[in-house]
Amino acid sequence: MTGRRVILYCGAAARGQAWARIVHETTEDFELQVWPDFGAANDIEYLVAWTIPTGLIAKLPRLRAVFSVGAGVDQLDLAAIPANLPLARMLEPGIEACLTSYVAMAVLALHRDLPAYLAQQRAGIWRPLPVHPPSACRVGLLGLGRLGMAAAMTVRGLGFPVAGWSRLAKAIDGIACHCGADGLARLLAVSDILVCLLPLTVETRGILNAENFARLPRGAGLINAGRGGHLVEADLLDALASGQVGAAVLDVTETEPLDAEHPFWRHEHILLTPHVGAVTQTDTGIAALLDNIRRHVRGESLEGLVNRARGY
Ligand code: NDP
Ligand code: OXD
Repeated sequence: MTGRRVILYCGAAARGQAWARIVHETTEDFELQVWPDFGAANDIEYLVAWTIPTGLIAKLPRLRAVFSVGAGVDQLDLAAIPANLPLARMLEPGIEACLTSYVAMAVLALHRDLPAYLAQQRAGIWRPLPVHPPSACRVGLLGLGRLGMAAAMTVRGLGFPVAGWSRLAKAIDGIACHCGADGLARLLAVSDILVCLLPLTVETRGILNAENFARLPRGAGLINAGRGGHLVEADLLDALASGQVGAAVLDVTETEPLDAEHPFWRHEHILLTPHVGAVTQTDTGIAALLDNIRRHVRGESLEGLVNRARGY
């Protein structure tokens, strides 16, 4: 590589400082500057961001590509990124390792009635509920991409029968695969626990709604580790009240942080976590980013290239 390439980072300051230090200490090929304290706008060729401040891209005349700090890109305003700039999402093994352990935790929590036992414990009630092996609990995954596939394998490894749903047809050993509208109905009908690991797009917004809850086996569990916009929150409250959905584990909500008055906080059938299913890891994240930028410098296509028309 000739010359040092300058990357501008826009996101959580602690990660930016750690990444700048790692880049400084490990390579002569790059320099990473942290927004808003960057040097000459004309030097910046790569932008890595969680969200992009309005007007920033227009100030970077030599920008060559944009990278999401996370696996998802819905938090970026895609229309504000010129079509000639490639956009890639973060594919790094730390996200996969964290997310699969989160899904395993959530599936086991629902399968072993953790929300009910937490409520019983608070009320001082010693009451065993029916106990079944994982083989009796069918898990359905919305999304069979990088994270959905990894989660499917982990959950299957715990002994649960697993099915999945994607946009295009797939054949995966040991996983019952479905696609399209009919496929969604078939997947929901066999999901004692439904896990959402979809990207948030025009097509997937609001997919966790009353109509689809009604297609689940009565008392099914729900895990949303995708995005808050996938869930129609009022429909979940109704489905929990009627018993159509038995309990839910939610890592993401429409508004983050969740409003202080939101009914999810104190709902005894909801386990809530503050969008921590996965977090881009400092070491593996910067390694993946630099690898991807090196690909671009060599003229190769980027890993995790986003298809703007599809929205993911
Ligand atoms: P991928 O792009 O690898 O996979 C997306 C999957 O969703 C694919 O299987 C795709 O189908 C499917 N899909 C997309 N649109 C539709 C549709 N309209 N109908 C049916 N299936 C559809 O994404 P990842 O697996 O890497 O990540 C998924 C999401 O997880 C991210 O976008 C992000 O929102 C969320 N996430 C959440 C985190 C958290 O902390 N809670 C952390 C990281 C990510 P096909 O295979 O046919 O293209
Ligand atoms: C991501 C996330 O998209 O953390 O990586 O949600």
